[in-house]
Amino acid sequence: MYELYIANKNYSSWSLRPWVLMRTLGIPFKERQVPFGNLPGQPDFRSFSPNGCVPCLIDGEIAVWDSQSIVEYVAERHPGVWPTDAAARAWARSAAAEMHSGFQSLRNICGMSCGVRVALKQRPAGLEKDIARIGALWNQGLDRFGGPFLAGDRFTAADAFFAPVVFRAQTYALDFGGRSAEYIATMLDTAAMREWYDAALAEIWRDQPHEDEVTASGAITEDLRARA
Ligand SMILES: N[C@@H](CCC(=O)N[C@@H](CS)C(=O)NCC(=O)O)C(=O)O
Repeated sequence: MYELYIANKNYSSWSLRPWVLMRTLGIPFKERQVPFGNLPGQPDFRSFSPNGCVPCLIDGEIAVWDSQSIVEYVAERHPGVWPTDAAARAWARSAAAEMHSGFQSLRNICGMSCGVRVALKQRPAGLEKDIARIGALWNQGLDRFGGPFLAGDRFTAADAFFAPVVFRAQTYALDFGGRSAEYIATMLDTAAMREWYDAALAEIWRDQPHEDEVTASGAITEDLRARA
């Protein structure tokens, strides 16, 4: 069976992508969770991941790292990762690639922390630009392919790539315009996103660099996470 190495569900946006995709498609895997911070008794990320990062998928002798290659590895073996319609598939792949290689301001300013709510101190131009582009992209997909997911009526890898943005929208009260609010509600209500979110709230680990990233950008107005 596949083993999927991930870090804290509260913070690890890259881990979320293959996890939510495989869960939603019903692809069985053993979850191997290793929290950030080199905690006592926990393995070093380099002991299981060639680049020392999560996510990392282990399939027997094969290690696949980087969320994009994991998704493609899974797509070679299981149906449903990408849309069957060629036009929807081309759009979904382009949208996922754009997410994978871009939106640096959103990533830097709005670090994923599922269990808190944050009032941003400021919204620099780069962040506004990223929000506008994601809003345009989401609305284009929803209008063109009919929703409720980005490339049609089924959850695909395009949605998996934007799943961390959905949690960021909830944390930082981001409005992407048009039908985006419906899309965010749909995503937050999927079984896999709910499972991830509930597990994130139950985590008692706190990783200071990730905590600092959040408080550098804004004030925590609510913390819904369990405490030790
Ligand atoms: N582009 C990579 C990024 C992976 C990444 O940066 N993962 C972070 C966790 S969310 C990580 O492992 N950080 C630990 C480190 O860099 O040592 C992907 O898509 O998987």
